[in-house]
Amino acid sequence: MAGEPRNDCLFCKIVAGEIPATIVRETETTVAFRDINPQAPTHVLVIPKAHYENAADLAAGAPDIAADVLRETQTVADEEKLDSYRLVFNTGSGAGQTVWHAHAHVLGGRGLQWPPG
Ligand code: DGP
Repeated sequence: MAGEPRNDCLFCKIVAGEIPATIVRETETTVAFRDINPQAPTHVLVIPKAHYENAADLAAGAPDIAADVLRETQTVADEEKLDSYRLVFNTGSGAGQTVWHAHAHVLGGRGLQWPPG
């Protein structure tokens, strides 16, 4: 069921503390941790603790938590002292989504090209 933890989900396991991660922030509804394969000097993932497959499902099913995730991306950027940064929600395998638990990538600390690949 939407929002319920899934025992086949990597990020639900990070939320539960069953898989280690370098956690930089945690709130009642969100966790922010460093990406295992960083693409920039700062590469932090902000996720809802509740399980939603992607950003669209999160926004539709739990808009308050979607707003919490967005607020947390800004707080991470502030704490990492990023003047410029990029938020990415890969949605669907064609866009590069590999983990089916909604997450915002916060990327910064270097120049970022546009358009992305
Ligand atoms: P995406 O491709 O948008 O679904 O991003 C998934 C990200 O998750 C990818 O950048 C790598 C990261 N990732 C995958 N497994 C782990 C893990 O076990 N720990 C951490 N910290 N990050 C992970």
